[in-house]
Amino acid sequence: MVQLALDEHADALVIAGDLFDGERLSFPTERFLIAEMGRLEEAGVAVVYGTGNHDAASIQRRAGSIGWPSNVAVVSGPTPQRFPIFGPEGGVVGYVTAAGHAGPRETSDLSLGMTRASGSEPEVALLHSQVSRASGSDRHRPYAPSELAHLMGAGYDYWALGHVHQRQMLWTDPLICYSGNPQGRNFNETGARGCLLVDLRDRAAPLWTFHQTALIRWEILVVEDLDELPSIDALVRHVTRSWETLRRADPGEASTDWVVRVELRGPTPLAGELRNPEEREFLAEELAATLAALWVDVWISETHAPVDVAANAGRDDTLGEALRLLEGLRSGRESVEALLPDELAGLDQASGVATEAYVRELLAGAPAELLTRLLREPSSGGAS
Ligand SMILES: [Mn+2]
Repeated sequence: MVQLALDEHADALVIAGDLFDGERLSFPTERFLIAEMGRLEEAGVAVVYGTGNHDAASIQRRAGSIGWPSNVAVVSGPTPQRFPIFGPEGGVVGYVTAAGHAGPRETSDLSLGMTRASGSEPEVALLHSQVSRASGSDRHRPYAPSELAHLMGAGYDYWALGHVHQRQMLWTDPLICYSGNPQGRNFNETGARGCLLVDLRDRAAPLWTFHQTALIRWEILVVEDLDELPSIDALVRHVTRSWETLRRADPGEASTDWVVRVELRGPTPLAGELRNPEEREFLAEELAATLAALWVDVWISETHAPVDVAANAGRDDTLGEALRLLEGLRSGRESVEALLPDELAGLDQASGVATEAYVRELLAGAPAELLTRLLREPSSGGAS
């Protein structure tokens, strides 16, 4: 982001909070931040940084006393501060107004105090906030909640928002957006990650472009139609084709390193092998090489041998009865609760809803699994 700001001759870099976790500021991170901000100082680029819930003033510890270069303005309280931004010729080219989180659980609407001072230059509002209608907002605690209607009417040209990690444009006139985080952190944060370059020189027609900055991208590749693939060679070729299709639509940057979860689903003649962690590990390593990925994790999701469940559901034996019971559970005719033992392995917290969801997940591939185990071909030893 710093290099982009330099290359594009940006007037300012605005950081909408959660720059780091207050508890986890290492020596190298502290040095890195000061050095990078110093590069911007040398080029005359202003930095305005409003704190969020993870780097709030009260938990900043050493971060609160970082020796920031003179170009960095940190706002770590609810009172909005307005900073003039100077252009290369020395004149004011705009203003940034920011508020920050004083504590890790800011519950008041900090945007209410942010009203635009009148002027002829572009006005930017900078805030770490949970806008109530942002998608993905249910994944984040509603710290410093705000209302889109208020942001729209507050008179700013651009609201630069932080907190929600998923990039999204909430409104375009005025421009109200989350840039998202510049680096995804886990498989919940897939897709391109980076920052926004915003040009407000023409206030009537602001321009914005997204720039990828993430060094590593997390991706989940769901692969189905495995039933005709009898060998690792066929499987690897099929997964590779799926990956290439996905990458044609969204190639990423030349420098992108990929971390990929390959999720195999449905009937496959390799179901037995795929249940074995050692076989999956071998497959993962081969796929990492084939997909040119930094790391691959192979997941199996409802994989099972290619068997015909429906054709066996009418059997007059234990297998038939079990299949009918599973179908009853699936359709809701039978109650999960009535069948439960006193204790369930692998369940962290027992609540009615969590238990039922857990059991349903366990049973998802059960009909095919039962068939595979109970109904062996005569050539492989007969039924037992
Ligand atoms: Mn946050």
